[in-house]
Amino acid sequence: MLAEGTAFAEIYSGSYIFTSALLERGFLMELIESFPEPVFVTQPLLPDINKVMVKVRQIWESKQLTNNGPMVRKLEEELGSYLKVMNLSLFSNGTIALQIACRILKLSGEVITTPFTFAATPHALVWSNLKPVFCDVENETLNMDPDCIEKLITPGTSAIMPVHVYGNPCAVEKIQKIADRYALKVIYDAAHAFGVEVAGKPIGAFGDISMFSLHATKVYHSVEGGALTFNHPFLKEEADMLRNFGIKNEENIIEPGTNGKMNELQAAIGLLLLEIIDEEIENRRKVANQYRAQLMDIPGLTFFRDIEGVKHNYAYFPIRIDCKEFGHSRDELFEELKKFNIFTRKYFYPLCSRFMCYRNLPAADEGSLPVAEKAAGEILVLPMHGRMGADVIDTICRIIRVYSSHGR
Ligand code: T4K
Repeated sequence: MLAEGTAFAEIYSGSYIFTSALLERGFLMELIESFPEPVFVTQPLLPDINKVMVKVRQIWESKQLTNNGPMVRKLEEELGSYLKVMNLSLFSNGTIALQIACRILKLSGEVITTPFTFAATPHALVWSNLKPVFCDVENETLNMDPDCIEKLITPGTSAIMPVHVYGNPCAVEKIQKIADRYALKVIYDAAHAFGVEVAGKPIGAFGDISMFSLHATKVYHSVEGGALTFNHPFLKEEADMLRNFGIKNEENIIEPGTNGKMNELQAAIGLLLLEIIDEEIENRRKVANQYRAQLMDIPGLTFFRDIEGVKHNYAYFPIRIDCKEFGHSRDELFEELKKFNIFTRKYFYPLCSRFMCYRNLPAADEGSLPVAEKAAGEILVLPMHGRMGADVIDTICRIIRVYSSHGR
């Protein structure tokens, strides 16, 4: 029996749980209260509402709501300097930005990409009349495995589209070498990698073009939005034209463009969030470190650590579950956490190669993407944002620990 007055913290701490025969999992779980409000995988960073109102008033007074207004132009300038890139354009969302990137690079035929990503990556290719060719991923980063790229290159390949998954940088040097050898373009889907740097070099400086998603669920956002960074000013000019219907000037529409413009309200939010983004990333670093400290000795549970020389943004906190060692599968843990009002996500399950619309692609064959397939069945993304209380993280970790230690 538990000694009367045993502190809550003591009950759950470390080895006590493992050694006490009386503390059945069910009993322990019953002692942990479910969160009164849902704890989602993330929560958008919000600017001070009073500051938003000031910006909205400015927009109202200017009466310029969209079409490359002053807020968008200012945000392009400020984001360019924050991300340390020379050429940056803003868009209504990241997906349309990816499509515009494919268009200005005049891609055709096949593009090698990863199946371990959000649906938008291959979808943007297909909307650009390109064929995604899925490449397996590295086990350490879950990013495209450069050693698997070359065998997928055919005379029809025009580009490589890797993804910096969870903000962890791809093997950028190796990928560029392959691209140079075969004269392929490289578009990075850097949707998760806002502010990341590798050996002092900004992530947006790799490849021909990088795309940052500025969606509300991202570390930094403009409600909806996307940014492209280019390795040449000419590409920015092209993209700026294409996002505005291909209009060069009032009488010259020179290309069949689209509507990919960011509006002034989006840009206003972006400007305000730029003021607090460093604090948010620092707070996320602390959240990640608390998770790591409290989850580190759970058998069958692993997570990413910081990579030396990389400036991380802590966009997500994925854990990987080895069912045998942990005692439960990833899916069982996902369901268990739901009982406590914790809504984790299985980013990225199912693999894109398993989508109905991509199942018939050659590289989607059973067994041709073994590393990605295994990871997709084992990854669970825990709640992460910079405003999470230490007590919330603590409870999430305790639930996972108690659930694991009494596994089958
Ligand atoms: N490439 C990659 C690798 C991407 O991950 C993405 C987007 C893109 C390209 C395309 O970029 P965008 O076109 O989106 O700019 C979310 C996002 O909608 C999506 O932007 C993101 N990737 C993807 C990884 O995650 P869902 O379907 O998981 O979103 P949702 O609505 O379920 O949101 C997750 C949780 O966040 C909710 O349970 C609650 C919370 N949330 C969400 C929203 C939207 C809030 O608290 N408030 C909110 O306003 O896709």
